[in-house]
Amino acid sequence: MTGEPLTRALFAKPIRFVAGVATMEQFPELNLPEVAFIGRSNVGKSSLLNALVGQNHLARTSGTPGATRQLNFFNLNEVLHLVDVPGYGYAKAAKKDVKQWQNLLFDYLRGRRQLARAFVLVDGRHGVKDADDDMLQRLDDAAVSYQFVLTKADKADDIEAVQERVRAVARKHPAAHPDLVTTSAHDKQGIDALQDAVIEALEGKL
Ligand SMILES: Nc1nc2c(ncn2[C@@H]2O[C@H](COP(=O)(O)OP(=O)(O)OP(=O)(O)O)[C@@H](O)[C@H]2O)c(=O)[nH]1
Ligand SMILES: [Mg+2]
Repeated sequence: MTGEPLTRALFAKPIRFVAGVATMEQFPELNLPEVAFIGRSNVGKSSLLNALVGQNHLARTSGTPGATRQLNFFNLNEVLHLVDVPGYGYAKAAKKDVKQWQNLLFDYLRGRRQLARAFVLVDGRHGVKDADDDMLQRLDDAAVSYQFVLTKADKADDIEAVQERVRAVARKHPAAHPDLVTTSAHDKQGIDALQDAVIEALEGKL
């Protein structure tokens, strides 16, 4: 990249699917920084990735937990990769398959030097759950920078209370960004703020 500053216009640029990865040996050695969207199954990772780039069907979504079963890499205008990953926690799939995706996700998060930031998606109706606590511990151990994103704000009755609780969790984790992004993929709420967070994550990495 030339030294041009990144703006939100980036997210309207061409995006293409690069690779779908089901085993660790296949992690592509891509030469751009990455951001990944992680969180419990069904929290809205694939939907939020689509909203971020203004597309409806780029990443596959479903009402049934366990929709995304591999790591999917998308190249955004040769500037960065967006990575959609399988969820953790409950998924409607065979136990051994769920275990395999989770190990794949852990392997990715542990060793990925390109990973500029992981966005940890948390349901805006429920806040941080036990399965998230386990993941946060892993992210801390792997020294991955991460930032919380609340999803499904359109469905939340008391989003302020959840925001306060999630901010309190973030304060306990040194690798967690202090700012929280509140979104709804359905209402397109908070998408600008998420775009800004991605740009911030990339600054200094290009
Ligand atoms: N109300 C509402 N529903 C949403 C929102 N985002 C996603 N959903 C719904 O939540 C369900 C799961 O969405 P996905 O994007 O597939 O979730 P995911 O985290 O990628 O799920 P897995 O790949 O199975 O881990 C779908 O039925 C979506 O339509 C949102 O902002 N608001
Ligand atoms: Mg998904």
